Amino acid sequence: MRISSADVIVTAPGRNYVTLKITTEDGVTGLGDATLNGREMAVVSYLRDHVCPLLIGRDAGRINDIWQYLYRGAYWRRGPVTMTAIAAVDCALWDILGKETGKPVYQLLGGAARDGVMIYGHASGGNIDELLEDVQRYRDAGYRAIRVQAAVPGLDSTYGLHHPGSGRTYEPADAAMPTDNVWDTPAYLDFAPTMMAAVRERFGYDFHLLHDVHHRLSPLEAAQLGKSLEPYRMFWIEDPTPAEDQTAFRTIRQHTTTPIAVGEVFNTIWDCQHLITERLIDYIRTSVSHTGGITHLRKVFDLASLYGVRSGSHGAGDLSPVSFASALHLDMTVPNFGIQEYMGHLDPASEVFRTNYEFRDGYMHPGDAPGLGIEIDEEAAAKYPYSPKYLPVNRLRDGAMHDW
Ligand code: GCO
Ligand code: MG
Repeated sequence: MRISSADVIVTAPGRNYVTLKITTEDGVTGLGDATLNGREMAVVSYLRDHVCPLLIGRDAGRINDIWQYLYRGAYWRRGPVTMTAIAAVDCALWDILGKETGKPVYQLLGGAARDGVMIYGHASGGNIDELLEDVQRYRDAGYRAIRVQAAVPGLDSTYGLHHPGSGRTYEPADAAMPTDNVWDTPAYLDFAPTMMAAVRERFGYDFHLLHDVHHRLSPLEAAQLGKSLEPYRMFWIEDPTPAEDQTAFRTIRQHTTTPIAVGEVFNTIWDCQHLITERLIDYIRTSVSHTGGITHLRKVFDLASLYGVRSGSHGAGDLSPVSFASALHLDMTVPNFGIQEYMGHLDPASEVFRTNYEFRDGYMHPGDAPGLGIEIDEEAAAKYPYSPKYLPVNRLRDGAMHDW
């Protein structure tokens, strides 16, 4: 099982994706997602120039050793670019091991701890009526958990909504230069409880309700938000404050019982350590493709399990179907699983990526094909060339840059 080649495929079926394909001397291939939204080519170079050449000739079955070799051997550790590159290698090697042994990856990880993976869908609207219509769609489709976002009245644009007039396109990274959005915290804090009240009033309490704050508040504002949402029994509020300021979460915790989810911008167990061990959060949202792959994310979830923190991995559309398949295999096996985000992918993505996962009754199953159960059609991929695309940035009314 020696590695004979490692190739990076860059394609844009609906949005930009970077995929690593590792091939062994026996012709077995494995895939890993290496997409870092808005900074894609940094990971492409990291892989092509510095990682792929180091893989040739190595035993593809020594997944732990290759992980350590890339992490410790680089001297420069952590960070999104490094950890996304290592993740892609790691997932591709698990994929190869599954294909070699004829087993789905979740079996290799010790087997299923559940029958399916609860996912949450994304409902949104330009106003509350549109949001309620969208929530109805997810209810009709059988979702047991729904994230809700709606345009904040008085603001020209609100991040995290379906793009008006573009069908189901979500959070499109569609600009050659980032556009400026304008943000107003008091307007948002007034609006958020109204939105949740409308959703609970219409649909009741027999489904999980989630909301993403996109790192925009101060600790006390976040505490106020958490308190104001307590009557609506949130499953979580996500990223209430910028995640790197970890003691901020102590303040939020002291004031509200609304559960908190954090971690989509984290890359290693070290980034999560204090939030977990000090029980400052309820869900850890690190993703398989930005946190060193299955091998490393498993350690994060194991640490979290000691402290009653559950998993809730990031699964936005800017993580490719390869990432989503990898996440599902791990989700099947962790005892402290909480929920998995599922934003879905735009239509052309299914031309390029053949998937095996299946949605049934609010749960997703990774399927029983050997490995990750995902293939890439490189001819189709070549039809969708890459060009740089950016999400918007966020400014306050006075023009100052703000978090998003
Ligand atoms: C989420 C995330 C996304 C991010 C995106 C950035 O919860 O799904 O916040 O909305 O904005 O993944 O690349
Ligand atoms: Mg988020």
